[in-house]
Amino acid sequence: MQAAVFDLDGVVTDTAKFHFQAWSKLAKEEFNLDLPASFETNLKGISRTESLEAILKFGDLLDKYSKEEVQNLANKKNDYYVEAISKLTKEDILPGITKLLTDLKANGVKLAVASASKNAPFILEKLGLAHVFDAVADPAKVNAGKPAPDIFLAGAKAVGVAPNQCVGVEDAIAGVSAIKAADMVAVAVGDKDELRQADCVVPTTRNFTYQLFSDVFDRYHK
Ligand code: G16
Ligand code: MG
Repeated sequence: MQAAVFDLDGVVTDTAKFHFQAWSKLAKEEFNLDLPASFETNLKGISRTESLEAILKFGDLLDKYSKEEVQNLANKKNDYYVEAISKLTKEDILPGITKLLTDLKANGVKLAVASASKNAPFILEKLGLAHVFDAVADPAKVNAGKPAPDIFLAGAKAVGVAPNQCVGVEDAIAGVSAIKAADMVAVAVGDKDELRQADCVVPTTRNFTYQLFSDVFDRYHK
């Protein structure tokens, strides 16, 4: 294992709830639409525009807004979201992650971020992790979002490591598909059945250790 390529939201910190709060507020204010709690999973790992499209589809509102209006709505959601994540501190790093990153680094493993979020650099800064990662792949510069492999491949490339020497880390179905499509070993956190495409699934980030990553990599890498 020469590199570990991390998803951000749901793996390093729990920003999914802030995304969902921001979308819920927008949906209520703009469309008088109540998003059911179960909708949160649908939005994990997909881009801002794709999330908005999914919500419009849910409300049977697709084609009712012009391109420009959609852009304005997406910007509005982002304003709500940025306000919420401005309050993040290192206390918001998920359990086990700080030690995992330290141990990976100590063992010479390069660290990259492969997040669909354009706010990833800002979030890392807030968490005090900006200098811990060797690279952050830019989702604005890749052709296709998750489940396409592009963002994970960009993360591996940014640290100069071949994809088959990487472990990818995810919490979303689309993200695990992206890791496998990139020919990386996939370690996931969350529901075992939902994320069964991964090589290893643990229930919480507390279970993430250097040893686990190293063992799973040795067993499953190509
Ligand atoms: C995250 C979230 C998604 C969000 C996406 C884009 O991806 O899981 O719900 O829509 O980023 O975020 P933004 O609007 O900040 O650009 P990931 O890949 O970190 O899980
Ligand atoms: Mg995620």
